[in-house]
Amino acid sequence: MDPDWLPFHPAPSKPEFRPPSGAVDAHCHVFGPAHEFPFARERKYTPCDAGKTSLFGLRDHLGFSRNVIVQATCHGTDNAALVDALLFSKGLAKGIAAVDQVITHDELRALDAAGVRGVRFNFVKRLVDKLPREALQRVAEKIEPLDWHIVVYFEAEVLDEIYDLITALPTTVVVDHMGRPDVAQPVDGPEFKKFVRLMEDHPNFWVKVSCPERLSAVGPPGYEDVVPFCRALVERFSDRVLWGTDWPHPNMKSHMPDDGALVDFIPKIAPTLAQQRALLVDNPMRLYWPEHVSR
Ligand code: 0GY
Repeated sequence: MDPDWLPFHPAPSKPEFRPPSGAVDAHCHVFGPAHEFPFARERKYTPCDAGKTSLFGLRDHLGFSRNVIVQATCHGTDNAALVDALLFSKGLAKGIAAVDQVITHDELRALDAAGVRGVRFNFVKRLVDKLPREALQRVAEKIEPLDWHIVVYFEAEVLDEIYDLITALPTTVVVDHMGRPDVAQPVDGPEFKKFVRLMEDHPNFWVKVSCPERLSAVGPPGYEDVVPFCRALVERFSDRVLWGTDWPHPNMKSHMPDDGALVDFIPKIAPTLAQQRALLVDNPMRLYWPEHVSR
């Protein structure tokens, strides 16, 4: 692993908040183990191993039932570690893959059979080389017939640049980590207003109210400066919000969060039982396990 890599918390606390039955951690990753699933040559960082058994142990410890595992950039477009974790989960995990435009329909169908339900387009410059728009559009066309969706990861300052591209996508679009707002700015300031308007104007957009540890200037355990941003989205878009741990927290430099404390953040951003149920159960089940949702 990189010399300044912070490994995940070795012994997260047991959260005081008890998630509702059937709760989904809708954003987490698996890394390696490298001897079995080598990291990609084009990666921008080399993490510690963080495999499926650690992830599913954490799920149980935190009181969650299911996971959505997002392909991390350190594995490039080789989704083998992701698929291995999905199959091992026996249906309790679904996946978001990273693919390129030359992927075949048979390869997509194999990912679908393993539990993949979407792809991620990453616009964070420190994580990936820029991909041409045509390549992303080609991927979007290929995955649409499978009824998959697209997860987008970007930082607030690039929203203008990618606005046309992401709002033209033909699928449901899920934005990671609230589009990474600068939480030193007011929640009703121009930057976050632009993001809220994106959500208002585009009913196919969903958002993960995740990663206080990445966005916060005040830091743990309360991450108080991030609360108003998450809370505003949970209140306004209660049926289009998701939550995830982001375990094993790649590229954290300031500190490594205690995952139990992250779970205790949930009632601050979703104070009512109805909001908690929508955020942790109903919304992710509708998007990732529609086969289990009665209409
Ligand atoms: C996250 C955030 C990060 C990394 C990745 O795929 C990744 O490498 O997503 C980050 O460094 O901000 O969602 O885990």
